Amino acid sequence: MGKTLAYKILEKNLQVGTLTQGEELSIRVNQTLTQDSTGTMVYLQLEAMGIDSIKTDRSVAYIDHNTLQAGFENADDHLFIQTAAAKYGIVFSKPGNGICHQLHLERFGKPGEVLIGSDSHTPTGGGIGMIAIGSGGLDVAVAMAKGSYPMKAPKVYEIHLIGSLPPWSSAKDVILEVLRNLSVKGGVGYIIEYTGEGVKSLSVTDRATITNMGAELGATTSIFPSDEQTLDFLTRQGRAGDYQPLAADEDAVYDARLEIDLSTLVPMVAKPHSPDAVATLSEIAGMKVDQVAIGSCTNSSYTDLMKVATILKGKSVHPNVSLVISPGSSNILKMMSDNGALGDLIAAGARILEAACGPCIGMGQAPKSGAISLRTFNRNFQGRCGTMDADVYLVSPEMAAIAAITGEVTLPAEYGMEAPAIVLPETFANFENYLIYPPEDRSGLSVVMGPNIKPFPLSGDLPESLSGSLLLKTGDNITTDDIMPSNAKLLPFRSNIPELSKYCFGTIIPDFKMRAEAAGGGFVIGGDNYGQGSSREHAALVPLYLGVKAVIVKSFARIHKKNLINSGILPLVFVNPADYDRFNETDELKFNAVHDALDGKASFDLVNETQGFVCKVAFEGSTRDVEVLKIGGTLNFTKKEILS
Ligand code: MIC
Ligand code: SF4
Repeated sequence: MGKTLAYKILEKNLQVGTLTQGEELSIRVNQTLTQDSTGTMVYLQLEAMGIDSIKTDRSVAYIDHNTLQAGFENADDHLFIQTAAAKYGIVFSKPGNGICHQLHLERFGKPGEVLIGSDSHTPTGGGIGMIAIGSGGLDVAVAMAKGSYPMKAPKVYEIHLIGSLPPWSSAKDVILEVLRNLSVKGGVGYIIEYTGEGVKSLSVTDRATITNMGAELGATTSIFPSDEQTLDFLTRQGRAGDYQPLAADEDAVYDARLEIDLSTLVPMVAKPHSPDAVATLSEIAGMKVDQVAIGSCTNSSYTDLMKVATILKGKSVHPNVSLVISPGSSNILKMMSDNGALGDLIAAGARILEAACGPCIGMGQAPKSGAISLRTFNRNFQGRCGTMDADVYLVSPEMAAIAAITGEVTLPAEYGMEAPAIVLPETFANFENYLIYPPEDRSGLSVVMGPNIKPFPLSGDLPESLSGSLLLKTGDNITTDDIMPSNAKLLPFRSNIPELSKYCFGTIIPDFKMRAEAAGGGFVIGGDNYGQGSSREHAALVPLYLGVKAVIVKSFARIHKKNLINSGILPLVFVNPADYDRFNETDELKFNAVHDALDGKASFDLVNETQGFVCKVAFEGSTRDVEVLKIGGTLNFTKKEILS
């Protein structure tokens, strides 16, 4: 039986276990990446593990999220990360260099290698044929400390591409089409593997747009083969030596399959407030637009921004539109400055931001009240842009640029211009001044911690019984942006859990902290796909700090469930999802014989003491996860492992 590409790479890197679906295994990690909004916690955890150096071939600490320095906090965190990087042998990418995923693709990504990153869009690396997995920060700290990553052998979903994209349709439309078919939870438990003739017509940066937004499917990761396109990309980046051809066997067997004919794709849009609320752009044609934001790790490549510049050249941004552009990397910004395209953007009236995440994570550029904002980003959860009542629509860079000029959603046929064709330079800019490589001799180096960095909460041993009140009952598809919101005001406190805790579940209720404190902690109940979205472990650490002991839901998103386990909070699912309806907020709940239930020696019973009934819940995790939970989280577990 032929092998999938994903399994070939996993097999090559297998350290422990067998590659049988659903089995626990551990893979060798070649590379890691962190960014600053999750990175401070990662390096605090690495410090707490008490190791001297890391075991990966290449680890990089990027600064790209917390770039607004309205106070000392972000600058303090950046210095802490810079000093930790030097101490442990990690490359440091200074603020201004660009977005971690775009930069990693340009500078370090290698086909066939395993990359673990403390950001949910790490799968961008799948565009270059890597197994690139987004994880909670603690998983990344452990991956650096041990050079390995535990996981269950996933299922593999084939997306077979035929044909090639028509003019004005782009990679963004491919992934929106996939989201339309699979939804924001359709990828849970799968690696998505792209195959077929259609793959050949997509460049590495197109592929990276698709694997990047595969995060929105809930997938473990997404991957493309490594072929002539990959060689072309690496050659232009001056890294042809990193190329190796990689593909699935012709007769590879997959667990699920979807075929997409690229030639049938029209420009698409994800409507408010979910990346899978997909429609054709024609459905919203004529809608007036207040803001257009171009950039993010999904759509800020040289090709994307050059298309935008070509469309804007000699035109003016509509008087009622604010157009903001955040380039993916300093290399791209420099190339566009050298070739005059930056001048075209400025002359058209665009606001040029530094190469960073910027508006994608609400770091500035919150639109006006009730705004319609067209963005080339990957997430449009309510409030994420910084304005609760704004409506965010996700589109391709080309469609965003046209709307910026006309002031309304405009179909390309009505715009009357030929689709821009971008000729790539033979050699991409590749300058080193934003990168700091660790010194050879690192003896005696120590980290510098500013006053904003506070100790993070650690769970103790898991007790035999748990009781408390139901603090909050949520609906389906709750995001980590709901559980622990992020914006320009809150991001500076990513290393200050007590401060962040004031805003926990802030998009749902204003007073979760007060509730939790008044009740002395308790439980949260949720619906399907609970914790979708970002990898931020703060969505587990903050509830832990507020005394949440277990979260009981219909189903979990992958990274958040792992973050709950890592922090020592029990993630449980209803055996009968209809039981969800029987619970009310403030009900007093209890679990007995928790250890036996985790070991499978007793049934897992959730007792509703207020209403007087019992229902069955289940823990779905590995035997390692059970041990982690019993000892109060991954940090305690790893310290014990490293010491033994
Ligand atoms: C995001 O896009 O939501 C983020 C901000 O990049 C997060 C990481 C974070 O919350 O720090 C992610 O995607 O993991
Ligand atoms: Fe940054 Fe946005 Fe990408 Fe997250 S999704 S890494 S905030 S650009």
